[in-house]
Amino acid sequence: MKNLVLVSMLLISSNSFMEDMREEAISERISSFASVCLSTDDCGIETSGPGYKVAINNNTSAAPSTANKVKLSEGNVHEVKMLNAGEDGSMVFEPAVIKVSVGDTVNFVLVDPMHNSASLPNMIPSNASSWNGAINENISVTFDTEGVYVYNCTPHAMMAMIGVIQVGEAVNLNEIQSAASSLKSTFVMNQERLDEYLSRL
Ligand SMILES: [Cu+2]
Repeated sequence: MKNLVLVSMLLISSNSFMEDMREEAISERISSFASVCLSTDDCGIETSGPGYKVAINNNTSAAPSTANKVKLSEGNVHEVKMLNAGEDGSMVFEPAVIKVSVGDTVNFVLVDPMHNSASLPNMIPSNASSWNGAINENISVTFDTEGVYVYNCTPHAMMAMIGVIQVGEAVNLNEIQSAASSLKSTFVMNQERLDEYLSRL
């Protein structure tokens, strides 16, 4: 079993000599096809080998992974860019998924023209204030109510130009997920985008 881990690590590392070799960085890279821990760790993995315990994922594409989970953004003021193209494709907010603390402010910054940021009805916590920025306008929103917020860009709503903000704990995630399925049906492209974004919470 140890050899298997070493082979896996070599395969992954072969792309670069400068790979991050910290333990958590290694486990993040191999988590899509195997879970591994030291044999002395109480990690829930039964299989044991010399020094390591390894559980191979049967279906690597559906493997549960924490690698894509969004981390709490540091500071109390955060920036989300409104872009024609970014890491997640065309017509995107970036970062599209952000996790902040109660009382934090998010500045939506217009990088390319013809975008705005507007919260979606039924997709913010109850009692939270909605917002509706004008097209071509930067807007600042302060979040005093805990929960998950979904917003979009009005001109590019059908292209799934959406974003997700988690403020504190995701206390209303179930409500958001059921509202997401009907919102999804209004997208003419990037239909999986919202599910993918919500999976990062
Ligand atoms: Cu837009």
